[in-house]
Amino acid sequence: MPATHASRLTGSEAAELEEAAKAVLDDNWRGASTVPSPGLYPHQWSWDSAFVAIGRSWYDQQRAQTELETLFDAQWANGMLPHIVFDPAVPPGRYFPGPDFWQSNRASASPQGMATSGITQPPLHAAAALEVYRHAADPPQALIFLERLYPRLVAQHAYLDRWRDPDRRGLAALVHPWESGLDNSPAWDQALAGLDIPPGALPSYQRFDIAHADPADRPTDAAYDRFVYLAARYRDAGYDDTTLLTRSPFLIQGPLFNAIRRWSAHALATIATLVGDDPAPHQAEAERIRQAILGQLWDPAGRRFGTRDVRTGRRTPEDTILAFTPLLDPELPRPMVAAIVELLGSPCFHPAEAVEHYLVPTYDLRAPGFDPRRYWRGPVWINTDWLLWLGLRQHGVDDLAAELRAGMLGLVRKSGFREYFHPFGGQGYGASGFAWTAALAIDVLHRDRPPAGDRGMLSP
Ligand code: 2M8
Repeated sequence: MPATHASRLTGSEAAELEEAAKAVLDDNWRGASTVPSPGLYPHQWSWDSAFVAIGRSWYDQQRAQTELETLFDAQWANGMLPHIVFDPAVPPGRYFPGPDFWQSNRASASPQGMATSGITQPPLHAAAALEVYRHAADPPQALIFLERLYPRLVAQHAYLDRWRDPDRRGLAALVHPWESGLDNSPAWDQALAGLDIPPGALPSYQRFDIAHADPADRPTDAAYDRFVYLAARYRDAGYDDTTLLTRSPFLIQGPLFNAIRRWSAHALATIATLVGDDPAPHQAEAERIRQAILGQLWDPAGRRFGTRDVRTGRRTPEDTILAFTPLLDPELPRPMVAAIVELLGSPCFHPAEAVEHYLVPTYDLRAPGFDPRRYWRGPVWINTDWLLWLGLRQHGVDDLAAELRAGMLGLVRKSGFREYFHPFGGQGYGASGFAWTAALAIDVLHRDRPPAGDRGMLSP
């Protein structure tokens, strides 16, 4: 039996774990938002804040609301929600690429007096805002929060629809691996390998991430060159949306970004009803995205979801964790759910029972490029596990959902609130005191809380 399933968490162990997770969120709180980690990521990140708001929603409504509202204060006039909001109090040189690199003020749509990045991240925010409302200790106050946030969420979705759907077939495209949230995933290798960086086009730069984390855990310099080149191109074009859509050398439609977008569009419909607006446009958007995911990202021959390169029409040849995220759709057809569960349970993603292991590796365990400790190329991440856990639960795949839950809690108990973990030994890598790991551990502990009096909780 794998070590992840060997024991149960008592009520007091669960309470201790939750207190430790809350302490991480307290340490990372900067007065109006939370940093992912004080060392490696000392600013506010977009989807990190959505995960953090969900975790906090169970016990601190005020900060959960403030987290999202602070983020949306940095929304661009065109609706784009930037993936980083820079804290002016952080000295230059603490994070690259920082405000000096991005120069967001080159874009007329960027907010006055604030420094942000010029690209976006998975739009988890409407779903997060609805969770905050659902768990609120003070529902009238949460409704006022939703009323304030609703127009901003609508603008975020309208931006993706207007500016990121190049062929008008319902899928939003990423213009940079950083927009995916899974920056260094092998899913982008093919597109990045095809990038032609003209001589002199790459600005000189210095990485700071490898001062805070082991270089063996982080993207390679070659990958970074590509990340920097793409970002510099957009910056030098003044972040013009038309140029982005028509000229970006990286234009990829992926299942995770769009599955989250569908989930949030659906949440937006519920929020619309709560705040007295018409839910129909949001329901229609959610349905359009759903049909596009099913119609364009599903490979019927391979029986799996994958990414699609808009320029070449090519699909990714890699099996990565992205392929499982359509499970977030409660109406995903049964044969597709079955195919995902089959792949998840196969030796590509599920090690033999006899070996100590933690689900779910972010990349096919049998792929030649699988690396158990390098950033998004193999390790287990709590946020992708959590998304799959939610998906599996809602499709009634209870055994696997329980295994994931046990794995997530087992990892943080064994190695702390690290950024990512070895799929076999469970060792932690990347940042320590990592906010979404802590926030989602809190969510996992609350979401399945047994009725009062039941002391046992299924866990490692
Ligand atoms: C990682 O991305 C940043 C760039 O945005 C980086 O590597 O410097 C990713 O894991 C991303 O998903 C996350 O939002 C960010 C902060 O935790 O770190």
